[in-house]
Amino acid sequence: MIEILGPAEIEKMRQSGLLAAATLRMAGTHVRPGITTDQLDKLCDEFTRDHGGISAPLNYKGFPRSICTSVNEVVCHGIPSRKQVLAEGDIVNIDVTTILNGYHGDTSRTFLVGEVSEEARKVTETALECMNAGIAAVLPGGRIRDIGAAIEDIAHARSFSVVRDYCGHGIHRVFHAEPQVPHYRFRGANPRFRPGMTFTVEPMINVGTWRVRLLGDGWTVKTTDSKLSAQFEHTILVTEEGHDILTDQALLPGTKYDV
Ligand code: EYF
Ligand code: CO
Repeated sequence: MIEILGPAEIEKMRQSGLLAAATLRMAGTHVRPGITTDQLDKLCDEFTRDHGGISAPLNYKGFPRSICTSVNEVVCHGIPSRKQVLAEGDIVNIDVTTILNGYHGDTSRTFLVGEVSEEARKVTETALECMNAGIAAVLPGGRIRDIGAAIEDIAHARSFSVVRDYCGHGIHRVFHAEPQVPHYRFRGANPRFRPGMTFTVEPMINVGTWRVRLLGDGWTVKTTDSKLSAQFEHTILVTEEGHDILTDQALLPGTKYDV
């Protein structure tokens, strides 16, 4: 069952989306060679709590940290660590999910650490374009499958691949709800967009194969060929006109997160 949110719930989603966006913006200002992913985790958790929120990943299904930090060939769900020092040339995805007043906001970005290779820059830029194209496909009368079709076209045109094992998801009071949002063309359930639906668009784009493997820690997901992977994510609300991006950092000026 896909939940359709009413006006009061949508307002709470807007507030949690803003806090998630502000947390990610703050984290991005600290990305540089020499910082550890554990420091980024602590900064995000403190910022979230200082603003009345809760970091959703902490203890979610047993996850041990407050954010995910996925470096280079790590596709998603990388665990922040004191031993992991970011170095010039790395790319790092920081994935923030915030609970505020019972509702979730989920957003991520891949950051370039200093000067990076042309391949790293290209896959990161392509992941951003893929996410934006997927979001732009959320239009009146459309369906979930339109998102993956738009993403796949861009990734394949650049000879990159789209991860199939992890998808976008419905999000509201529940972190991971229906609908499932594949970032590639698929068969099967293909619900129509309805105003009041909220879900994430979060394509993971790989330089090489789309195939991934789960490490022995039970969380970290890597590419099987150890080539780079990049990801961006927003939480989206379906509206009568199309969509709103609830975690858009462009919404922050004029709010209490204005700096
Ligand atoms: C193999 C978790 C990790 N799951 C999803 C738990 O949607 C997310 N980000 O956009 C998202 C974030 C986290 C997450 C953080 C922790 N988990 C569950 C099941 C398997 C898994 O990794
Ligand atoms: Co998500």
